[in-house]
Amino acid sequence: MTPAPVTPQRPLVVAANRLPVMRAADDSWTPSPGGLVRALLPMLRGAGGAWVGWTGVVDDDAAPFTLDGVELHPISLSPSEYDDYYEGFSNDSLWPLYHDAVRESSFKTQQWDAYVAVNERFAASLAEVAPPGAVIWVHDYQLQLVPQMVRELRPDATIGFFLHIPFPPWELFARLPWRSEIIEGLLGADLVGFQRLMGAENFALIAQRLGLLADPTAGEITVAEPNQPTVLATATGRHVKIGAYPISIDVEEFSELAAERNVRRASATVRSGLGNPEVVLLGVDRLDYTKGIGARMRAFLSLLDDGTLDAERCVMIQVATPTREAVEHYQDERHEIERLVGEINGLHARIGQPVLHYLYRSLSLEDLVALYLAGDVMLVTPLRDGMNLVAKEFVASRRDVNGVLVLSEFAGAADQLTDAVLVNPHDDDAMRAAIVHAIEMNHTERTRRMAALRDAVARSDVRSWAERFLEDLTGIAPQQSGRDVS
Ligand code: ADQ
Repeated sequence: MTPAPVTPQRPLVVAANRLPVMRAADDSWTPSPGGLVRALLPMLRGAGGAWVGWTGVVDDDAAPFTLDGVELHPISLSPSEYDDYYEGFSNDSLWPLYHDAVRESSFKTQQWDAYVAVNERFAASLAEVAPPGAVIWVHDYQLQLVPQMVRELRPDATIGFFLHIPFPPWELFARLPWRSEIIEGLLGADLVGFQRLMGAENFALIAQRLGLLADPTAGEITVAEPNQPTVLATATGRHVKIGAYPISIDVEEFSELAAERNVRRASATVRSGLGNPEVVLLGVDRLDYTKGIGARMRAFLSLLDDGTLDAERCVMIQVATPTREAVEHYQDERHEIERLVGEINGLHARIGQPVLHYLYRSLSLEDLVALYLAGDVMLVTPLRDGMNLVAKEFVASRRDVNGVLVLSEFAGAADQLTDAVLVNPHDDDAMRAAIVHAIEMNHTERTRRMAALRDAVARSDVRSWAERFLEDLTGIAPQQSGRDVS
């Protein structure tokens, strides 16, 4: 049977932990920043679609509303559900486990129960709001049980799931007390998408080991083709496609912002405010222990300590967005980063001239792009990252075809951005060498590498990412579907 296209006859319904809106100061709603929202909202509008998610405010019982032609259906979370489902199971159990267990996960039955309850609430809402034959697209690790729950309630729906973070290997995933339940939840989808092939392969192997595939004795499953989904036959007789769908950004938006006069002026102001140093190293991250902020600061410190770098010539800016501040691992990480900032400046700053400028706050997109333009070397060094959009944003902003990207091999973006200076952030010597290599790189090599990076980023933006996922999910190319993707 050929599936029907994503048209107003087959509307698209998205589910994500958060609705694509924020409350403005006057209590009205405005679209949240971010490429995902910008890519999906026009598709939903064109398809007469809806979005199910949490408003971000605990105990908010906001009624469904329409924004820009898209129906938004708020899911309410109680304070204890926020603690157990969101900060607990999602961010203190799954998040560290899925990121190479770089921190210990807590596995608590009470948190799992809340995760199940909130997933059920999302599934019930989706089942209620999705019109007959709808295409339902579920996002991320907070909602992994939703696909199977929706399938039971609404067998007529076509269900896709995309995981924004890495999917771990069996050795780590097996620690999860509810490992079978999670895989069964995901196998309720028609298509499960991952950032990297490795995630898809890990998933297939785990499903097989847990006896959830039709042939438990088949050899190792490899998902060989990056652009071709692989079909898994489940033990329950269904067929589930899996594949790699590396997410991207709104390339045009960053490129256009970078051309704006006020942004370029702000960038020049940043450099002059720093005392016009020869080299500006830059880091921009959520303050998350997966992002390798400490590793890059320690490498910078060691290069200053041994005199390889001169604090009069070279400064670092680190912008860290506050995130998950109630979770202990995040509090520890913040303390460690701020201790390092103090140590580095204590040893190497001069009066009125810090060598490391640290901002613990969120910035406007304009200010962010101004920083991308002010940096000579962008340090993106996560210990593990699903994709990492900062790396792509930096490249899209560099219309001057200049600047060097140092990129962790452990970020999904490393699969596409192969002309970056790739580095293993667990290797102190390699980190030091990568920073020195980036600083000393001659102009010809810098522009050659940046031109190649810009080609790679230009080849796929967030719209084509969403279109490819939906095409593989429904079997229909977007241009045939009549959707408005403008
Ligand atoms: P994140 O872990 O949040 O996303 P990332 O992909 O780097 O990580 O995206 C961060 C976003 O926040 C970027 O768009 C960046 O511009 C913005 N940002 C960072 N610091 C900021 C600041 N101080 N002020 C304002 N904005 C700031 C998860 C996964 C990633 C995956 C994305 C998308 O962990 O691996 O790339 O989802 O799938």
